[in-house]
Amino acid sequence: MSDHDIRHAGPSSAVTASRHSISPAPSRAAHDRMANAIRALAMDAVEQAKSGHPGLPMGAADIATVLFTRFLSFDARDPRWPDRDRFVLSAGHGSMLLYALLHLLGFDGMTIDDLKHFRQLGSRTPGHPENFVTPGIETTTGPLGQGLATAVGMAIAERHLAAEYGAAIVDHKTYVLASDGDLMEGISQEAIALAGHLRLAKLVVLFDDNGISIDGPLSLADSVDQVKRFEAAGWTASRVDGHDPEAIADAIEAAQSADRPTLIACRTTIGFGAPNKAGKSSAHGSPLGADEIKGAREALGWTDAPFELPADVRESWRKAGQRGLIEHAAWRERLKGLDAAKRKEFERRMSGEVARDKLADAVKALKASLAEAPKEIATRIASENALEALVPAVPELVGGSADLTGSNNTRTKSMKAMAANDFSGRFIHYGIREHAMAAAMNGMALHGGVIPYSGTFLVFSDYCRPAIRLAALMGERVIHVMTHDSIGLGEDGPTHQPVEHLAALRAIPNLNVFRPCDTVETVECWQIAIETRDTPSVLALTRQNLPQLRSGREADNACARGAYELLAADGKADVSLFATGSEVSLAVAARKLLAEKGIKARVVSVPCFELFFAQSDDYRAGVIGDAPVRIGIEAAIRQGWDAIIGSDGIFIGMTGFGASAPAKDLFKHFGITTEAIAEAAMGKIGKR
Ligand SMILES: Cc1ncc(C[n+]2csc(CCOP(=O)(O)OP(=O)(O)O)c2C)c(N)n1
Repeated sequence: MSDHDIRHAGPSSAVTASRHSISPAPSRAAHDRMANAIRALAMDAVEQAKSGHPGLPMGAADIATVLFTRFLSFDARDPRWPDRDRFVLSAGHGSMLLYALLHLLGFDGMTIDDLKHFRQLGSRTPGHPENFVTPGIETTTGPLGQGLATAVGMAIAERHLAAEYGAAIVDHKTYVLASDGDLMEGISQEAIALAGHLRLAKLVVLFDDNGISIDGPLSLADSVDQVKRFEAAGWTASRVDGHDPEAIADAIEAAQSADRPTLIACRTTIGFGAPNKAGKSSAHGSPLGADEIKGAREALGWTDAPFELPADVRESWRKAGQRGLIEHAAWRERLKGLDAAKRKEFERRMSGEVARDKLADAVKALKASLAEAPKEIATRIASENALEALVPAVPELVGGSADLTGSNNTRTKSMKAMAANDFSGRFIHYGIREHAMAAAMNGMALHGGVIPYSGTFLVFSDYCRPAIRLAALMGERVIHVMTHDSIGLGEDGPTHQPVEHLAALRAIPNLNVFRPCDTVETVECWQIAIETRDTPSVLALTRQNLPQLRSGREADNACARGAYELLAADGKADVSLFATGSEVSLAVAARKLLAEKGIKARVVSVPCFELFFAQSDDYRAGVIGDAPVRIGIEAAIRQGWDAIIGSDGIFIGMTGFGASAPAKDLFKHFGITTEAIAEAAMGKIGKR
């Protein structure tokens, strides 16, 4: 391909056959020995650890051998090569499959010693795959179903970047190995429906169809025809013998030119090779035991000692590990041929560095306009206004909503929707699929080149929670816009009014939960969320209008320290009022009311607990202050607030579920009012 072709390489079409090479088949005997190496290492490592799951690696060894030695495009020396094929082991309990593969393929830092330390403290071989621990692992899996939905996000990111940079630069597949458990989880339905709708033709799911789960045969609990199920969702699907390398290879080869995502149901035997436990749930999740391992070695014709590999097998795997070198080198050449500015931008985006100057300029301009013309609007609208400026300034932002676009205000005027025939759009209609949306966002962030944000109601963060938890564990930058953040949403009532959600989200380590109090704070929180690379964010935003409390003239990002004094007391403070979001304006009004009674109050805005708790002792002590009365105000439960107001502090918020009524009536009914705050302060001071 000439430079000219490269520069003009347009968006890749969904049906373009992959340019990736397919390696010739080894002899059946050679294949068997390579697959048996995986089986032996898995048996040995699980036995040594006295814990783990040998069944899946032994059962899926043939599938993995065919995929990794003949199809998968990767470079063991550079596991982060942007155009590599992705492989997601959705059934994370089979982690030894991945570790054995990484070792055999020659990935740096996966030694035989690492395998011997499987599941031990500080090892590179944790119980379930952790991408932030082990190079070569694409995502953290273990909670079943997450990997599959995460892979859908990776496949979306691939198509989006291909549309932007052309097939010469972005053209890779996403392969998933999924188990019965993955496909039984509800999230899988959301994920496969979304993938089928978007016709993610470069997504291939290899189903380890072994008919066994922990409780026994699958027939105890499931009778779904998975092939029909996937076909109904718009996939192409077939069944193969998962121990027949040629049948597997033929199916994967057919997937290379499919015009839709592919399911290959590979019928396998769990614990393949184990004389008594193969095909039984007893092979799933515990060491096989010395006798069974001895029998398996005999059955597989494997004569080497534990953790030892015959030279010929080692060599064949090393060679397989080098398959991608030529493709990687060719890709580097094509990248060099790309227009210089475009190449730099691609590299910047894949590195995860945002263009901070552009972002800062956009924030500055937004704040200046708010200083000029203050706005009394809902923070969800403030967020939309912010996005109008941030989306052009940060081209890697890809937005979305789970069918609440008009309520979450996550789609800017210029944003085109992504579609099966055009992935260049920057807005995703996820459908009513919050769980898969959150997991797909993780996949997009992990893929790189994209910063995903999306929307739903805060109350439905429960439907996203498992994926948000994984984002926090992995340290992925995903941004959840969660609107309708309290009883302030009004008439929809208690099913829709979050009460415990802020506390529940704050309980997740490494998650920033923002609750801005006005339009200026909303801009600042967005800036922090975009700049914070290793921490996901939730922006809890109101449905109802709020006054602008900040001038917008401050150059600094006041929210960056999590809490700050918004209004000082007029002299030595009698009372400190701490509040978040919509309740900050109540605190401001209460301060005024108290002043009329001769009580001096200060107001502290607390847009982000996590950032506040990360500040120095001095800063925290200064913000908390030494006023004798501390009052926390948040239209949610008290849990978590004692860290700020102390166990003897007063909390004005919710103690149970909300109710259906106009917002104003609800705040009054639940006693979250200016008067209630003032009265509580006076009561404590003894001036009532
Ligand atoms: C969300 C979730 N629920 C439960 C588990 C616990 N668990 C681990 S594996 C498994 C099922 C095993 O069956 P299958 O997925 O078919 O794997 P195989 O037995 O074939 O290895 C379960 C219930 C989990 N990891 N994730």
